[in-house]
Amino acid sequence: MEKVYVNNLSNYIDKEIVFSGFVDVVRDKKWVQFIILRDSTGKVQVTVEKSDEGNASMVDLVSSLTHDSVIKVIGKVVNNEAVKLGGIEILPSNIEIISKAEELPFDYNNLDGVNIDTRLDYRWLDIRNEKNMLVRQIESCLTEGMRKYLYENNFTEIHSPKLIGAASESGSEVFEVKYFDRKAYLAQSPQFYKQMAIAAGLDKVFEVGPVYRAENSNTNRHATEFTGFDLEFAHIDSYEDVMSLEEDLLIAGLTLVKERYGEKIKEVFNTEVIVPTKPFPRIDLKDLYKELHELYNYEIPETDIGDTNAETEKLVYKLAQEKYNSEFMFITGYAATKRPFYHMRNEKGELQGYDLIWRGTEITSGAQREHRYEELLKNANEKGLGEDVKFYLQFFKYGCPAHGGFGIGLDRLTMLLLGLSTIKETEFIFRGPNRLEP
Ligand code: AMO
Repeated sequence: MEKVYVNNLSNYIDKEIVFSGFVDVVRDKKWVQFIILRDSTGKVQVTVEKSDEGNASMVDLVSSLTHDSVIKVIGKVVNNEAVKLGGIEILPSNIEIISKAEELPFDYNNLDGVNIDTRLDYRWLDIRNEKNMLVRQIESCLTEGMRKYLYENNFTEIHSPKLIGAASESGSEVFEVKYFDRKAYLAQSPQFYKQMAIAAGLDKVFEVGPVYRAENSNTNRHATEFTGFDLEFAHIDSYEDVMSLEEDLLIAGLTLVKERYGEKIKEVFNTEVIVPTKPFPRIDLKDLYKELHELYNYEIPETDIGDTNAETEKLVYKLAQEKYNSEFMFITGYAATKRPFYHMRNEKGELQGYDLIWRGTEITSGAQREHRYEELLKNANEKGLGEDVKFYLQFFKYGCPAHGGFGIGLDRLTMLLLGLSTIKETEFIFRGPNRLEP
C-alpha cells in the first residue's frame, strides 16, 4: 500500500491505509493515547484506545515514542467530529518505528532567540518549522508559475555548465577551482551560454540554476551561491521588449502564488501578495538622482555616479510607492563603464540595459545584448577582456539574431515576496563567506 498524505485523507474514509510521518505530539492519557503525526502537507491524529486488549503492545510502543521520531501506521481512517484536525482520525492496527529521534538541539516550533547560525547548522530541523517549510513550498510555486509562463510561450529550458574556462561577469568575483592540471572557474552566470543558445537558433531559452559569486560580503541579500532564474530571447527591437516580458513573467509567478498561498502568506508572514499591473514605472538614472535629491534630499556619492547602491534602492522603493503607486520600478540609463561589456549601447553610447527594483532591493539586471561581432569585440577590449572572452566572441561570427534577456535572483525574490529579513531564510541551504556546511 502506498503512503497516503494528510491533504488526501478525506478520500479514504472507512478505508485501511498506510500512513507514515513525524511524531509531532504524543498525549498519553489515562484511557487513550493520541499521536499527532505530521507530513509535508499537514497533521493528523492517530488514536489508540488503551482499553482494547489487542492494542497492548502498541500502547507500550506509543509510551516510548520520542518527539520527531518517524513511525509507520497501518489503520483505518474514520470521521470523528470531536477531532480538531479536520474531523478525521486514524485508528491503527499496527505501528512501527521507522526512525527514533534523539532529543532535538532546539525547539523548531519556537525559533525566537535561536541564533540563525545554529538554525543553519541544523537546517533540516529548522525547515521542520511550519513557516520555513512554507518558504520552500512557496518558492517552488513561484518558480512553477514563471516556468509555466515560459513553457506556454515556447521557451526551451536549458542547462549550461557551471565549470567554465573563463570568468563571465568580471574577473574579481569568480571562484577558482583546480581542474586536473589547469584552472577552471565556477560560473557567475549562465550569460555566455544562454547567448550561445540564441546563436544556435533556439530563439527563446531559460535556465534555473546555481550561480557562484566570490563576493566577501555579509549583507542580508548576498550569497556566494544562489539560484539564478535566467532567460534570453531573440528577434527583439529594444530592451523595452525585455522589460515587457519580465513584467509578464513576474505577473504570472505572483498570480499563481497569490491564488495558492495568498491567504496563508497573510496569516503566517503578515505580508500581502500584490500582483502588479503592466507597465511597471520606468525611470532614467539622471531623472532618478534629480527626484531623490528634490524629494528626499539624497545625493549619490561620487563613486556611485552612473550606478545605484543599496541606499538608492531603498529610496527607489519609497519613490515608486509614493509617486507611482507601484512596488516595482525599472531603472535605465546606467553608465556603460559600470555595466558588463555585453550590454548593447546605442549610437549615442547609451546603455540599452536596466535593473529592476522591488521593495527596495535589486532583483534583476537585464539588457538588449550586443550581437554585432565588431562592436562586441570593441566593448570587450575597452574593458580589457578581449583575450578572456575570445571563445564567447566566436558565437557572434556566424550569424546571430538581435536578442536580450535578464537574470533574476530567485532567493532574493522569495525574500522580498515574504518580507523576510535575510536571504539566509530563503536559500534552501545558504552559502556565504563563512558557511560551507551543512
Ligand atoms: P547580475 O550580476 O545583476 O546580472 O545578477 C542577476 C541577479 O542576481 C541576483 N544576485 C544575487 N543574489 C544573491 N547573492 C548575490 N551575491 C547576488 N548577486 C546577484 C540579483 C541580481 O539582480 N548576467 C546578468 C543577468 C543578465 O543580464 O541576464 C547578471 O548576472 O537579484
